[in-house]
Amino acid sequence: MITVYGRATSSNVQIVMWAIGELGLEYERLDYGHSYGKTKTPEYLAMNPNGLVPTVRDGDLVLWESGAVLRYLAARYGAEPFWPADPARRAPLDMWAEWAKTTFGPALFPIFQHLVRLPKAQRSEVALEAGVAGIAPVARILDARLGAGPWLAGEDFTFADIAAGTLLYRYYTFPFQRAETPNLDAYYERLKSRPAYAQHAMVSYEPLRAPD
Ligand SMILES: N[C@@H](CCC(=O)N[C@@H](CS)C(=O)NCC(=O)O)C(=O)O
Repeated sequence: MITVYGRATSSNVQIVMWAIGELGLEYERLDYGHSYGKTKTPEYLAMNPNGLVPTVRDGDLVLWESGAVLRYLAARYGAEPFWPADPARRAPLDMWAEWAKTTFGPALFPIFQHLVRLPKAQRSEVALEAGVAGIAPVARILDARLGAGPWLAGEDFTFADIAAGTLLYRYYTFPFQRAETPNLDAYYERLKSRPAYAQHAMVSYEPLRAPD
């Protein structure tokens, strides 16, 4: 039984939960973080010195960093083709997984901040517009990679789709003018039809909205 410490509204928790769902693993998820608190206690900090979510326990093993947890779950419980054994096939997918974390996520962040997270008084149209302009070329890169799809690896759904797909729920539901990306649009439609995606990644972010 895997224990996930982290609220369902966290996109990083969602990466872990979606992977657990795809792999059909037994789990319990405990609400930690944001309005639930409990992440700055000595007990929690002993597991995760960052005081952030998610933290994951699998037997005696305690892990944090959602990308590392995704890879651990895939390597330990996944099989071909979800987690390719051949480094030469896995690395190009890992490249996209890393890109999603380090390029797509940060590009979406200012839009999240200025549409949802910040109180109205601190929101800025200028910052929002800069965020919208900034994510367009990034979305086009993913669109080009996806080509006709269906998945990042081509025919097979892999761990990389979890890294790249989790934030697309937010990307497609935030009200802003998105770039034209027909391949990415079709990819998101395919993701939505996966039960584990619908359950764990399509989670309302309204509880995170700052009070006005
Ligand atoms: N790089 C870390 C980032 C973890 C992180 O920033 N978590 C956020 C939620 S997405 C958090 O804990 N925020 C504070 C909170 O929820 O109390 C990961 O991928 O796991």
